[in-house]
Formats: sequence, C-alpha cells, structure tokens
Amino acid sequence: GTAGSFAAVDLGASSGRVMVGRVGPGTLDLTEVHRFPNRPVRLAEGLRWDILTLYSGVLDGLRAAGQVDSVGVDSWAVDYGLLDADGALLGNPVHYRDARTEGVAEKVWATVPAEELYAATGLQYAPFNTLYQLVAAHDTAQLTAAERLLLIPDLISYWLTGEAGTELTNASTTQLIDPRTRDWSYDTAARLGIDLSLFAPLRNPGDPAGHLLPHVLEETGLTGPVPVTAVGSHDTASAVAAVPATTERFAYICTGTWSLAGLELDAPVLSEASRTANFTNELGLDGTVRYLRNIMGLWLLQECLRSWGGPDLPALLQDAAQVEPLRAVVDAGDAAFLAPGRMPERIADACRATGQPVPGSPAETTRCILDSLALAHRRAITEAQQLADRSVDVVHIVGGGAHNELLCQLTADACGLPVVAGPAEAAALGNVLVQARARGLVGHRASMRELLARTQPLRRYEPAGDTAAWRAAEARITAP
Ligand code: ADP
Ligand code: LRH
Repeated sequence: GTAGSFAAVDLGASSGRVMVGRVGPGTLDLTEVHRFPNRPVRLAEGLRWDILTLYSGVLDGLRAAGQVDSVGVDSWAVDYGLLDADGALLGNPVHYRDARTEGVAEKVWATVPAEELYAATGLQYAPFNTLYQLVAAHDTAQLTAAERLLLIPDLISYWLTGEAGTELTNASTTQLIDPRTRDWSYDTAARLGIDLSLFAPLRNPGDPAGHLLPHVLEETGLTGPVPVTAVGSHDTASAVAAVPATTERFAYICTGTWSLAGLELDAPVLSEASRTANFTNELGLDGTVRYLRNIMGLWLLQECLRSWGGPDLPALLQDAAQVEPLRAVVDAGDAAFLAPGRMPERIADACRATGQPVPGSPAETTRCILDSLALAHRRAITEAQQLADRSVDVVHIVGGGAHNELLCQLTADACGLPVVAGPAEAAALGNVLVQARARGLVGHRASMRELLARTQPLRRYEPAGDTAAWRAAEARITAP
C-alpha cells in the first residue's frame, strides 16, 4: 500500500502514551489515543517502576488505537527487568534514581579507569548507567536467579510478542556497547564480571520484532497478525530521528524530564576533552551518533510542582515570565538534583551556597529553574560544537518542553541562535516514522525530517538581548 497506520508506545519518566501515526504520500499525522501517569513507588528496598501498571496502560492504549499495521515501543533508557528461567519477571524494575548506585563508580574505576571506560564505550559518567546498576546488583538474589535481562522497551515488546531482543540505540545507554563497532564491549564486561549472555541478541531499528500474542489480541480487541517493529527504542533516539531539521547545521535539545542537548554525528568523539566535559556518544539511527549532554531538565520543575501540591503550570509560567531575569541560577547539570524530594529547598540551598539571592516564591523558583536550564543548554551546545569541531545555525527543541514558550525564548537568548520548537511528541513521531520506513512508506533520514518540517506545527524564536548577561551568570556557578 501507499499509506499505513502505526501505533507508537512511548513511555516517558513522567507519563506513558500510545499514539497513532498515519503516514501517506507526503502526509503524516499523529493522534494521541491514550495517556497515563508514570508514578514510581518507594518501597523499603528502594525506588521501583510500577511496570505492570505501565503495561496495562499500553494494552489500554492499543485497544484505543484500533487496527494498525504495526506497533513500536520506546521508553526512557538504562533500566531493565530481569527474567527467570521460566521467562517470568523477577521483581519490579529498579528506578534509575534509586540510591543503590551511590559510590559504585569509584569501585568500577578501580578496575577499569574512567579514561579507559570512556575510550571503550564513549558514554558520559552518570551514576545510573546500566553498567553501574549491574555492578551494584552483583550477588543479589535477583541477579543471581536471572537468566535474561531486558531493557524496559524490550521487556514491553517481549510481553506483547514472546520474542526477546536487545535494541541497539537503547543498548548504547548501558555503557556496555562500543560506539565504533556498534557491538558489545566484550572486554569491559569481562573485566567487571558482567555476564553479557543475560542480554538477548542485538537488533536494529526497523527490524521485525515478532507479532502480538493471541492473548494480547484478545485483550486489545485487535485482529492478528499484528507485527511489532523494532524502533529507536531509546526515547531520545526516536526523538532525535524526528528533529524537523532542514539543514545539517543544527543542534537539538530533547526536553522532557531530562534535557538532552547536542549534535547528530557520523562518528563518536572519544577525546579526553570530551570525557572531562561529560559528553556522551549514544547511538542513533543509520550509524549515527547522538553526541550530547544530559541536563537535569524539567525534572527540577516537576519535583517543585509536586512539593507545592500541583499548582496550575500555565499560570505559574506566566508569573515566572514577569520575574527579574537571571536573578539566581543553579548548575542544572549537577547530579545533586538527581534524587527526588525537597526540590525547592535544594534549589534555594544551591543559590545560597553560590552567594546569590534565594528565590522566595514559586514564581521566582520557577524562573530560576528556567534560566538555569537555558544556561545549561547554552553551555552544552557551545561545548558540543567545539568538541566535535562542527558549527550550527539553529537549535531545535523537541519534547514536552517545546510547549514552554518562556523556556524556548530563554534558550534562544542564551544560545544567541534561533530556536525552532516542536514537535512536542517527537519520540512518538520518530517511533512511527521508523515503522513506516520499514514498510517503504518514507525514505532516508533527511526525507523523514523534510516530511516533519512540512507537516508538523513548529514555532520559531529569534534570539534577543546580549549573551554577555548569560556569560556573567555562568561565571557565578562555575568554579574559577
Ligand atoms: P517525559 O517523556 O520525560 O515524561 P515529556 O516530553 O512528556 O517528558 O515532557 C513533560 C514536560 O513537558 C512536563 O514536565 C512539562 O514541564 C512540559 N510540558 C508539557 N506540556 C506543557 C505545556 N502545555 N506548557 C508548558 N510545559 C509543558
Ligand atoms: C529521557 C532518557 C534520557 C536518559 C534518561 C535515563 O527519557 O531516556 O535520554 O539519559 O531518560
């Protein structure tokens, strides 16, 4: 056929959704059919994902989607479920914000120095990389009993189809993949005692990933066979695939719970300067590298909203727009903000510690967060260009933060570059487009991007003001 309809399951750290994309000659439209909250649960043993509730949301979404030509699944990175020899899930997947990885990196680096780890895997240091999680779990009853490890989107696909695989873009976030060979870093795993046979065989975006099982068809009311297609199962890989760039000279910021800011490259940057600047080389579609930095993102605001009892976001953003700019900023790259809880107080503490005025009201705290994110965006995009020896003329903002007009304008101002905002549901669109491409309905990456630029509502923000104020603010939070 010349048209198709595809269900994208997209699980973010703050919400899950099922969207249906219809792709025809020169057309692309996306409809949200189901959205459900993603609420982690704190138990005595730590912070866990409520994975069965998420899976129920997926089934509800597929029922609402109706008959589709294929299904694809993407989610947040690094986390996994363990299966026993019977294929049953062993416990609730551990949340990447769980405290179990505290102090683990130092142990790992004693065996594989940080420099060697970066040279072998290209991944930035983040305490929650799967590698550190697996070292933290060493000798636990669950890991000892496990026969199979499935990353979250692969786990959902497995429950839908009965087939196990390890999709490459998300595998690249484990810190166990060599970005040059796009295969396992066997040496790293061996030195750390990580058993790679726990992982199912690697698969690439676009590969077939099985068919919905009979009981899934029954639960969802769909008529089989319904194929599942591997997509860029790391949500950020799907989102980058859906950046509606019309030039090669672009940077992107995927803004949701996290801000992932950087460049799409043909080869990894593994220099020592890149390591100390904490840039990561995650894998994208078609041999590309997502060269980017993780920034705390709208998590800072989500956590404040939670502690303020959930005030109206649009009203708060309007008030924040009236607050004096750059009054106080924090380092939005600081892992000190990783754990949940007490976020307004932690932000106030960081302002106090750097001798800045302490935000007093929710509007002031919100402004501090948005100024700080824009500042971190500026730093990441400036440094990525230097480290990769590439320059850009435009910054694309995709993800939920594309709805935040103040954040988009501040980012344009801070970067001194135009920002093109949208689509907000980039991960779902990238997921849909890879499925459509597997059926020959769209062409190469650039033509996917042209289709997005032509069909999706986008908003352009021109940079205003002088970047000197941003440089001065940066100096307040960077050690001399
Ligand atoms: P994730 O996939 O990590 O769960 P999303 O990409 O869905 O995150 O982004 C969620 C964030 O987007 C919210 O925390 C919120 O800050 C922002 N957002 C979503 N809708 C709006 C809106 N209408 N106005 C302002 N911000 C919004
Ligand atoms: C964003 C994301 C990001 C990862 C983080 C764990 O949803 O996948 O790319 O670093 O979650």
